[in-house]
Amino acid sequence: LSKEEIAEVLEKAPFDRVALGAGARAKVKELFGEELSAQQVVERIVGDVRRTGDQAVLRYTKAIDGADLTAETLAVTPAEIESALAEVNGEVLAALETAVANVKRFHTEQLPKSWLTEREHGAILGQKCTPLDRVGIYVPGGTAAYPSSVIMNAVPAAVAGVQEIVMVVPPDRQGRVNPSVLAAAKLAGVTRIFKVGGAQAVAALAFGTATIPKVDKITGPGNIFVTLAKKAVYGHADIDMLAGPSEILIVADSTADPRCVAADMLSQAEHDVLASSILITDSPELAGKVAKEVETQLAALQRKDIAAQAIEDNGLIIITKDIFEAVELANLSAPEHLELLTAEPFKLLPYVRHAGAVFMGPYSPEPLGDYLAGPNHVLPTGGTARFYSVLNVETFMKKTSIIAYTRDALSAVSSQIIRLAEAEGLDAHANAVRIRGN
Ligand code: HSO
Ligand code: ZN
Repeated sequence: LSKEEIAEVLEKAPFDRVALGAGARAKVKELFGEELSAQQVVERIVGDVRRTGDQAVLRYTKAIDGADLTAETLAVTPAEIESALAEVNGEVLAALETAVANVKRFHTEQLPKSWLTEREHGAILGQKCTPLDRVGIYVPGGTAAYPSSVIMNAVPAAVAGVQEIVMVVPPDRQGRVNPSVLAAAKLAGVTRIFKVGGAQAVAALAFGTATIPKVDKITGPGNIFVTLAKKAVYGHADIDMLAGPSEILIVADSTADPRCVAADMLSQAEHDVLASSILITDSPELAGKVAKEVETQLAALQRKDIAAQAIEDNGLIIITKDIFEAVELANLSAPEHLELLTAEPFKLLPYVRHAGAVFMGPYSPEPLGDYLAGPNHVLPTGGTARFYSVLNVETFMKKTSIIAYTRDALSAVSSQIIRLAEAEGLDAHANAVRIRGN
């Protein structure tokens, strides 16, 4: 294939054109009495929550999650958290603690410094970094209830110095939340938790309700409704990114172990039927072996139905003339996760330009980053690694400029400021300089 043809194959469907499955369509019909697109559903839900607050939140939680809650039972209580901690397996708890420690350590290194610098005539300029006051973290429920994602969102916020970390998570029909998610929230420093999910949770965080506080920024991955809701409320609150299904792209040469390549491809395929797993290699022999291995390993997976569908729809093996061409194609794809399973991965790294995270060499499988190495697993997907960064400490901070001129420093530039102000027809601007008399 030509490069253009390959680019077309690698191109991902825009996230806002994802078609709803039959189940979701039926649910929408039942809820709203008519067929609506995901975008229309989100507009209705966000509008309702904005107008009627808790009332809409509770109504949608009943209708969508099947949980009959009240304004009082919407919040997770300290007693619920204590019993979750007691319920979670001790070894899982210990592993969560290791994850929290590693993620904290890595993100602490990211902390930006406020600074001041001196210019001519004693002028001082600077930049002050401030954490956001209150942030909201979205945590998916159901089969995608990941305690690791709680850690990946909450720990960087805590490290940034955010005082209030509000988490939302959809409850099950009995109004309960996965205990390991609650335990992770406690370990990661979440300050309040509400049992609400979907677009209604995002709207509640963006506008505030009587029970759920309005936040300054909403982060965390979710389904198409959550993602579209984040886009819809952007500007009322900031958001981290618009995330889609997981992806892995592996660049491998003949030194790679086909069993590892296949295992790593399947590790993302099992997330979602929409997940994508791609191998790009300069070794036709490896390509053939990996294709076989994927079949073999797939058959033994618990989530083989999901993984098989993902591999069938979005699995791809591309053979290139050399390894540099493989990296070039990886840049075109801008994958969420890029693995370099080559003899000398550090030699390829300078050529990598677009990827959410890069996993180097045979002992850095992608799940290492999902859980425990320390870097974040909330990453740009769908080609958005071209312009989004991985979630990080600065996601939860903002910068303010500092300007402190002296009389002499101002006088040295006042005539030029006045010139520019007059050129823009802004008299009052010019006056603010002139009135200082120099
Ligand atoms: N690979 C997912 C994150 C995750 N994996 C959570 C397991 N649990 C998206 O980067
Ligand atoms: Zn994963």
